[in-house]
Order: sequence, then C-alpha cells, then structure tokens
Amino acid sequence: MATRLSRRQLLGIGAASFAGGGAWTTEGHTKGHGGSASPRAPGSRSYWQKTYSGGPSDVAPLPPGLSGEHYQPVVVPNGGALPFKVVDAAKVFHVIVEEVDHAFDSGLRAACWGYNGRVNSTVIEAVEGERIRIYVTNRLPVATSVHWHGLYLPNGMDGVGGLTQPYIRPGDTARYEWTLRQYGTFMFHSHHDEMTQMGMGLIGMFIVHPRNPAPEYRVDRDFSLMISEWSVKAGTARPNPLEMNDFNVLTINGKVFPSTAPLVCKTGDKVRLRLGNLGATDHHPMHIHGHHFRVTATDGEDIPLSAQWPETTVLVAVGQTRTLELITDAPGDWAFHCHMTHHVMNQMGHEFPNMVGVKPGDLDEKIRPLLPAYMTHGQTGMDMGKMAEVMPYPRNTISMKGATGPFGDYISMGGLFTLVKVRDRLEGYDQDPGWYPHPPGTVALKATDAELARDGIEVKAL
Ligand SMILES: [Cu+2]
Repeated sequence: MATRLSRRQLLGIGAASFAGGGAWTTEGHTKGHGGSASPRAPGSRSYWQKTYSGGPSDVAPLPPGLSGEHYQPVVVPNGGALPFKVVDAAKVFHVIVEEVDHAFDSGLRAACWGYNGRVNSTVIEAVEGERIRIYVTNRLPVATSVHWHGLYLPNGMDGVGGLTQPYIRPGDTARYEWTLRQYGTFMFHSHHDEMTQMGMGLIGMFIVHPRNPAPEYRVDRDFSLMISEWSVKAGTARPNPLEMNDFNVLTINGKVFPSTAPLVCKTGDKVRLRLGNLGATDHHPMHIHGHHFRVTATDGEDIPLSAQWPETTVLVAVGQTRTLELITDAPGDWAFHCHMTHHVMNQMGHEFPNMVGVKPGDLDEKIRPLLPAYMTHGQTGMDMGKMAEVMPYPRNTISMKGATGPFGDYISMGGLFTLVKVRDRLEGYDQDPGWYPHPPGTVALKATDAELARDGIEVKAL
C-alpha cells in the first residue's frame, strides 16, 4: 500500500516541535481522501489543529509530480489546465492576466478579463510537496494581484494587493513561489479591486493532488467546475461589475447551458466533481438528478468518511469549494444544476411587471402603431425559448433559456445547468455521445386512451 507523505517529511521537523498542538500522528499523512483507507484512530488528532501555514516555510520540496505518472489530470469542461515546465526541480507556471473576447454562448460575447486567454476556466494543477513558481504577467491597463485561495503559504505569497505585496502594475511580472504542503481543491483570483476584477472574470481553480494517494483517491472522472455570475445587459459588450444582485448570466467554467460541455461518464464510473464558487453575491445549491453523492472535502481539508453523508444537493457558498464523489450507476442524460430557479435562466431582467394570468386582449394591436415591435409577454410565464423566432432580440443577446431537446421541445433551462451523460458504452470520453437512447417504455409520454381506461383515470376536457 502506498505510504502517505508524513507531516514530519512535509514540515521537515519533528512532531515534538508542535508543542501544545500535541497529537499529530507521526506515522503518516492521515488525511483520507473521501475513503475509508485512512481512518483516524480515536485520539490520534488534537481538537485544536494547526494549519501548515504555521509551519516552517523552508520545507525541503519533493520532486515535481508529473501527469500520468504521479497524478491523473482533472477534466476541465470548456477549459484546460495551465501548462508548466520543470526548472531546477521546481514547477514553473506563467499566468497571463489579459482582456479576453469571451463567448458565454454562441449568441453572447463580452470583453472580459481572464487568465491565459480563458475566462473562469484556466486551472492550475499541481502535486503535494512540490515547489511551484508562478510568474504572473499583467497585461491589463490596471494593477492586479493574485490570491491563492485556501493554500498554505508564506504570508508574502498570499497575494493581497497592498497588504502582503505591492500591486502588479500594468506590464509588470510578479513571481510567486512556495512549496505545496497540502492537497485538495482550491482556487485563485484577483485580490486587488476584487469587485471589478473578479466580476470581469479573474478567477480560476487550483487543484493539488496528493503525493501518495490512498487507493480510493483514484477515480474514473475528475471534473473541475468553477461557478460564477455576471451582469451583461442586453445589447452591451462588457460585463457590469457594479451589479450586486440582479445577475443575468450564470456560468459553469464561463459558459451557460446549452454551451456547458456535458460531463461524459460510463455506467459504474467513480466520479469526482470539484465545485468552486467565486461569484459576487450568490450561493448555489447544486443538485444532481438520478444519483446521490457524498461531500468528501472542502477547501479546508478532506471530510472524514464518518462525517460524510449522502446528499443530492450541496450549497456552494461564495468563496467555498465543495468536492463531491459519486458512482454514475444509472445510464441517461441527467441534469446537474443550481436549484435556485432564477439561476437557470439566461439574461433575464427582473424589471417586468408580473403578467402571469393577464389576458392582454387586443393590447398588442393598440400599442403597435406606437411601438412597432411590441409584444405582450409573460402572461403564460417565461417559457419563451423559441421567442427569438417570433421577436427579434437586441444584438449580442441570448434567449432567456433553452435549447431544443431530443423530443423537439425546448429544454427550458439555461445558466447554471449542465448534463451528466452516463452511457454503458462510449466511443471516448471526449465526444458528446448525443441524446440518451431511452429503452422502449421508459419515457413519460402522453397517456393513451387505453391506458387511461385501464386504470380508470377520468380526464375533464380543458
Ligand atoms: Cu444558483
């Protein structure tokens, strides 16, 4: 069995140095990742825990971990991991902060700010114990800084502009460097004029794999999903970072449904979903259909197996990561989405009067001489995915929600919505397998007269 990196190894000091902290085990890294193989013996851990940030910062680094050899890379739908090179036993990354012409969907683009040409979907991936050196080049017209959210590091590497470092001024390149003393799901984001810069897109996930993973750490699919929210008013070309409440574009890795790439899995796969939320205001209860999951870790640490419980919805608050694990044991196209109903809409404005149930009569005819394109809407709700066909939208606008589904009807969801596509057989994980071919008799179709008669169901005509 793999031995885990001991804290003694990691910290380069004896356990006795933790006087007062006391009970760190010296026989191994006791953080089990969501499984049962690393149980903590009763009393093996003190009630008051130290963090690694309190340990020495001159830890002897371990060799850089390599993809395929030391870790299985995460899957970043609609995005990708930042490339690196190894120089003098350190892993070197180059983060470029720049304006990006970003497509939220085929119909909606905006001038956002991003890291290395991507918005919300550039992931830094590393391995516990290695030395990392991250150069950050600022190509924005304003100063910035980068905070490494949840990571244990020397205070001067923490990236709070003006507090722990001078600003990274336009055209300048800063060097961040430290040794990773933990593993888990973390994030990075601007920590200078956060409201503007994070609202413009300067956020990303930071994944650290364990050095000597327990067998149960291995999964078939390991997804990295960053949640955010934007205000892009219809017809405008820039996000409005001043918005505090009325967000109209809600994204996973910078995309709205139906542009969110599906999470493709095989039946029986072990699947990890790493969720982060660096939106401005909103917490998102993320809900899966047809399955349950366990929350196995936060950005603090792994949750011991004994403290995990099954869920179908997990709240991911602003500034949190939540790591979920499940077995995708049911074939189908399963929804995975935020359960706040306003968060599965696209470019919804909330300034409308409530029209539900209103009978407009000949209002349209009366108003059209004054406003030629006028059309009363909202009286039957907001099921208006196909509205673009009857009413022109302003330029650079997407429909409030929707994509045509397998039955020809609109899927009346947008925003924070994606699909977990589970199949018995796949050509490959990188291909969208299309719509799920339901076995005969397993779809909720219109009931036949014979079925209604058989079961004595009487239906009054509308
Ligand atoms: Cu939400």
